[in-house]
Amino acid sequence: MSSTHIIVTKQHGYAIVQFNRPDVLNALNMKLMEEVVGALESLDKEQDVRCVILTGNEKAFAAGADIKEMADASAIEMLTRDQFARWDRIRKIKKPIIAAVSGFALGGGCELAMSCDMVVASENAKFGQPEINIGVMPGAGGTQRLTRAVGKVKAMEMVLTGRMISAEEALRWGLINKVVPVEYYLEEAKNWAREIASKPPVAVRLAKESVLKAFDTTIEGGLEFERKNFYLLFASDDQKEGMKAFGEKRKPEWKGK
Ligand code: DAK
Repeated sequence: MSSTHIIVTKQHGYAIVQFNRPDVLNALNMKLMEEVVGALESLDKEQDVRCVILTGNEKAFAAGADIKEMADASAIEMLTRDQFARWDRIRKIKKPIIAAVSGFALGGGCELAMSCDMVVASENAKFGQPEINIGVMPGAGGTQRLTRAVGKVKAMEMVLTGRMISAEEALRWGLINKVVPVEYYLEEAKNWAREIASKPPVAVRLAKESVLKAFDTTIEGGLEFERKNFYLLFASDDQKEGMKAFGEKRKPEWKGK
């Protein structure tokens, strides 16, 4: 399956969505974002896809929203064409998304990586929110998700100076999960995707939903939500199978229901 600005491939149990505007370091224009969000929504409905990897190429995950596309827009144009509304749809994707990042992950690229559920990076990955250098500020989570991930002072450092941080720094700051040599970053993401694809899908879905709930609720509300999802899993065949298989010392066979 392919389209103009992205390449979608399916492997056993998971799919890869690759940005494909290498000449402009995968700058995220409206068309690319529509394709990415459309692909994520359609993969979310496919039963044999249990996890999705978002990636770019070795040189760039994505160097941000397409500056040339928005340079001349007025505030009212930005508001009415609402080109960024599609970014919100990523939050609604139920299957786990892993970002496999190499090279630049800047501005919207960094924000897109942060919208994913996990991030595997190559040693040459660079993360940053450089919008301040072009007269604006982050608009897709760079002040919110970043601050929750790395804390106030480090978020301020990135947002106010626009400085890029290395993969090692990003790892230390808690922005990403793992750093590997550049030749392995996609392989590593595939290993994670395969592992998640081998887990019971309903439990994966409710677990992702519950972790995300922590971002927009009180601890009390979150614990209540978690508990209800936990109880709900006792209505699944997979819970019965998982616990039975444990007792019988064998590998469970998931049905996804
Ligand atoms: N947009 C458009 N073109 C870009 C680009 C971008 N973000 N980044 C790079 N390119 C293009 C360059 O213009 C150049 O094209 P040609 O000149 O060859 O035609 C080509 O990619 C190669 O780039 P360079 O020649 O600059 O390559 P270098 O290796 O010298 O430098 C760089 C790499 C990444 C340091 C540099 O390209 C750079 O600084 N790029 C811009 C990074 C940036 O400022 N990114 C933030 C953009 S603002 C929102 C959602 C999202 C956003 C906002 C709101 N809502 C939901 C409300 C996001 C905003 C942003 O991301």
